[in-house]
Amino acid sequence: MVSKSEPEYATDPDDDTRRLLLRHMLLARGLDEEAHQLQKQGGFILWPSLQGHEAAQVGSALAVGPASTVVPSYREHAVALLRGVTPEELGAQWAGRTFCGWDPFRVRFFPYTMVLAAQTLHGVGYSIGQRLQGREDFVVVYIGDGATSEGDMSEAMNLAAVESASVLFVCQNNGWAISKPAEEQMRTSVAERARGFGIESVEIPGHDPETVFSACARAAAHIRRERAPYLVEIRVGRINGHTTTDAQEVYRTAEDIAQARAADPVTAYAARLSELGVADTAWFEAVDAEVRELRERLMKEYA
Ligand SMILES: Cc1ncc(C[n+]2csc(CCOP(=O)(O)OP(=O)(O)O)c2C)c(N)n1
Ligand SMILES: [Mg+2]
Repeated sequence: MVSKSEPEYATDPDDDTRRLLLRHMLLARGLDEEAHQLQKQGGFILWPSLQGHEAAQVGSALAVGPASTVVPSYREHAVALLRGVTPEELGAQWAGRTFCGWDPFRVRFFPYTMVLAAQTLHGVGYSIGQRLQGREDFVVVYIGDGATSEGDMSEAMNLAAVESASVLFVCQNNGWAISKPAEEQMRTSVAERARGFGIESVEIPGHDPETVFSACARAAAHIRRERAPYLVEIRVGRINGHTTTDAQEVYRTAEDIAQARAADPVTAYAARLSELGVADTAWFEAVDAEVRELRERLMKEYA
């Protein structure tokens, strides 16, 4: 867990932040559901679902703030929206119209990377370049569990460590690399591996956005203070197949899929904030309207 030597950076989200966490999770879920429909109708060629990853993505992205540069993998749609990528811009790639639908410099969210782990070296290199140009803020690199098996990830962690690069590695460990289970790819956790390279790290569950937010806020404080890398491994559940072309029922047990659905981070957090009175009916109605508008925009552009 998070080191006890950093209590001054323990950042618990206040109620405004909690509503923001939930709002972005609901928007991302709406986007994902609409994207599935569009793929069935032929508007999108492919869609990698983020369902189950919402708390990990929104919690981490809100914790690091808007100034850092995000270097994503290919599933970070919640982070993209949060950074200001529009639904139309995000959809363009999955409709096969362009390699990248947004301006990466405007939103500080780099193009999706299909070549597993290539983004890790791009991110570390970019961070080193930033520092050489006298810029202080850091880079957030997203990676999946399976992609950490690529040599690029080992090179990137080593380079980040020896150069003391200001990089936050966020590993969303959903337990699968398509059909290959994580336990067949590694003997230690990714967090443990990072420590072997000399990078401080933490491993956390990823169903509660507040846990993710706090861990990533501490990690960000560590990076800013030490000017050194950090890795957060977030264990998430994968609700859908790897992409819309993947029939996960072939290689996953029904219980395993049911378990991931039962641990849905979006419905759980919505219920919690509702019970706590942090979000009321009027608030939910307003966010529902936002979700509907987002879905209609996507439909109008791609159906
Ligand atoms: C270099 C490379 N090898 C293989 C692939 C094919 N491939 C695409 S996604 C994937 C699994 C990645 O799993 P993980 O990193 O855990 O991310 P997840 O999809 O689970 O979010 C594989 C093997 C690829 N895109 N790039
Ligand atoms: Mg995975």
